[in-house]
Amino acid sequence: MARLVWLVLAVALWMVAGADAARAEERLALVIGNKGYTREGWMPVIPAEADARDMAAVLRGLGFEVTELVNLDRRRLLSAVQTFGERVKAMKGGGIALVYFSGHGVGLPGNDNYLIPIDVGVRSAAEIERDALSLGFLLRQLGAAPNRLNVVILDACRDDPFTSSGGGVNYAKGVEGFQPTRLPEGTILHSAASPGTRARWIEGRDNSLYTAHFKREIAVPGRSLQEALTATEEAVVAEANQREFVQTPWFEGRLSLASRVWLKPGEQLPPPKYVQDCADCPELVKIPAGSFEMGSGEEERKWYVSQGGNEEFVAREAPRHRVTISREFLLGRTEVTRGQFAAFVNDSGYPTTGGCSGFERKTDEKLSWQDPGFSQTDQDPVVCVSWEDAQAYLRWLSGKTSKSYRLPSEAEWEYAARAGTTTWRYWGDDKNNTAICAYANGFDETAMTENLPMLDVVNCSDGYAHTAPAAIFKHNNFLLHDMLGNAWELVDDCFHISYTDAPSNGMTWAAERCESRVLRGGSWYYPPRVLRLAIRITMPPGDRSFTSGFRVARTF
Ligand SMILES: [Ca+2]
Ligand SMILES: [Ca+2]
Repeated sequence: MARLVWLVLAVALWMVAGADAARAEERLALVIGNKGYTREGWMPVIPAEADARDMAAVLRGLGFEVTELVNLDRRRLLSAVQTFGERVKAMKGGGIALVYFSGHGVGLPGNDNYLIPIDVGVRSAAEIERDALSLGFLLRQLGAAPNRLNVVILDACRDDPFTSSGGGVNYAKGVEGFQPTRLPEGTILHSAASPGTRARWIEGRDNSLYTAHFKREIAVPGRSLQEALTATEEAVVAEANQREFVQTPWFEGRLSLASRVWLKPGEQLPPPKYVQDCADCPELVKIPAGSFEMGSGEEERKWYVSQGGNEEFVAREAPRHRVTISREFLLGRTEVTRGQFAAFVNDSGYPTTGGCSGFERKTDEKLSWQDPGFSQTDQDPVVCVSWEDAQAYLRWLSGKTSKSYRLPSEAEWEYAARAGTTTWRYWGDDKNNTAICAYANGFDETAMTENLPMLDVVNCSDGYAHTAPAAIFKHNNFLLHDMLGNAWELVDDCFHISYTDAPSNGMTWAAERCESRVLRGGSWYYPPRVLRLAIRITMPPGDRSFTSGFRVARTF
């Protein structure tokens, strides 16, 4: 059943692969093949050296800088993993770190998996635990990877030789009671065999059964890693069936992490899968019609107050009420970027003088979207733009494309941000703020290192002290990025102090004379309690802030 679910998800995820691959990524690999075991009880792993050699060659072809090592004893194995871990932790921004091991492995029930150095004996489980390389140690050396991907490939058995019938390493099959691996954030694991079972080599072959297929599948051009892993699993299972034994590769971690494309450097990217009306136009995602509960519940608002928030302020998220969005619409997959806004200003000559509010929290004439007080790339969200500036941009964009661009209504924004979830964030409630750094650019440890004026800090590092380029962080179920964090997003509605009498049809809630507009989603310069789907702040329509931008909507 697990495999069926995986295949269904594979179809759902293929479409996101293209965009994430656009960034050049640093790629490091540690490839180990242990063949020549020296202590009694271990057979040589005949294909291990060839496995390592072939995997190293394929990975180099995919742009990896590879450290290739064979026949490592305990001291060299631990030290290789430690040294590699230091390099991985020093990787900047995105990237992929991959560890491949071909050799003997042991899974001890209720304990851990172990990769066996060539000089370790096999008399007891205690000896393995003391002298072999535990998977836990390996994962700790790689560290959590919220903004990159750690991949561990184990072409090794995961059985327990000590409970097998004959003792030694004549392998038990189907041993029960293995605990799942606890993977750090951003890490995936693929094993040649499921816990408690053997990985095979077919006599006369250069490579193990798993590596023979894996090395071929990851070299297929234009594939995501996730597609390659699925294809490997299929091929291994099929060949094992044909040869009348069972070997089922085993995946652990979050499948979506493996959906990044595994392209050769310089290879043509697949065409984009988003609606885009012109080269400088924002990429759009189709948002289906549907209903949802808008606003926050009492427990969430109490939590907000317990985190230092103001009770009267958070009351504006109530009452929670049902809203139906009756027609599908298009929404920008990211905030409008600085480069996209520049195309508008250059083309139209639209004046953006008048200053912007920065750290001093009052209008500073020196600040503007071109200089918000920190450096930005063209891919960062444009900030220091008012509601009126956004309207001017949307008029220009509609004229240029003959399409009907607008800001989303507040209800459309929250509906799209929730993307079918009912939790406080689109990745869960996350009351301890442990996953924020993978999903949203907020006020984090990176911001602390820049000596920015203090806020309550997210206890992790998202890698960005100010704004981050669009779509660096993980998307929600509708493929939208940065709905929480990065820049606050202006919506079309006039601000109302509560949801009492709010429309239930998803339309803009207007007012005859509007003195204040609504912003949603929190931003890079706000504490974790603010990075929630229900949060609402306001700003007069002519004001600008270095934390706020916008995202476009388009009627079909
Ligand atoms: Ca940040
Ligand atoms: Ca945002």
